[in-house]
Amino acid sequence: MHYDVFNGDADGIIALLQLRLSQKEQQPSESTLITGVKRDISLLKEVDVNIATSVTVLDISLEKNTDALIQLLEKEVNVFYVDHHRTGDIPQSKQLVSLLDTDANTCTSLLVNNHLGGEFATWAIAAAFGDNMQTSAETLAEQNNLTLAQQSLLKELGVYINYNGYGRSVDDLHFHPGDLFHKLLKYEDPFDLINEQGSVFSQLKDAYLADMNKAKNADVLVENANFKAVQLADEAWARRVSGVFGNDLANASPNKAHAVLTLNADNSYTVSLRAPLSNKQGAGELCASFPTGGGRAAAAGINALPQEMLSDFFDSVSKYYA
Ligand SMILES: [Mn+2]
Repeated sequence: MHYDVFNGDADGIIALLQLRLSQKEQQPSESTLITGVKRDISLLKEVDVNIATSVTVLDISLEKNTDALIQLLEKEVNVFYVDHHRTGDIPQSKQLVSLLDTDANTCTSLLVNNHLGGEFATWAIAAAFGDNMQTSAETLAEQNNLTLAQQSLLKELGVYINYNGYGRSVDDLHFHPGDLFHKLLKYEDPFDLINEQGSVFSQLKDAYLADMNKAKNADVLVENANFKAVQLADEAWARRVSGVFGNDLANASPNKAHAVLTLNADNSYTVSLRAPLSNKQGAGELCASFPTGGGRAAAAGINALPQEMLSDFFDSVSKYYA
């Protein structure tokens, strides 16, 4: 049995999409999908080691999946691992083939695009926009001679798919990421999807615009020269929109770090932190210094920040980027 294990955001879904559309790859005759909301990254442990023969792992931190990976490798399961998050110690095994690059300007779909020699570059561009890697997306778009109008459509697509991945559980999402993957797999060319009336593209677009409109009224908790933090309501729409709203804030003030907080049922906060776009470092370290926190240098999060640590968190972020 082959398993495809992937993050439920644009980068994870589109990384798998490129691999499964490809003529260059040997395709599994059957595959079990394992995915979830964007924050759900401990996915590899859900693979059944007793029936797995091969596993493709995309866009989830190796560091957070090391134990499950070692178990699979010990059972001589072939693992193909592509990712751009923190790796921790990489197990040495001839069963493991990996493309790992933690450069702040690459993402899993761009790594897959390189691996496939640019076979589905337009999809990879959408994914890079979805992961908020504007410059890398634009560079690849120019290499592929896309017009600015085409670029902005791919950006919309990436942003909407990325937006669909945010929620406390898959119940918050418009589409389960596995279902969304299957819907997108029908389109070798993302522009066919974008141009189709009533497609999943236009459904996500309508939903996104409605949620973003509500987010404009968010409460500002802190704002100084280096850092702005806002709080959104504890409702499904806010949980869906928190990450993309953070990207929007970051793009509007590229020299500031931004945090978007939502209150959890247990009174802790879910935190999404973006480093300043002009200084993409430190977010992962800052979040990892609080319980349940982690992520990349440019974008990171804390799943449950206790209320009593809130001012500590604000102080350390403001100080770090001062
Ligand atoms: Mn990613």
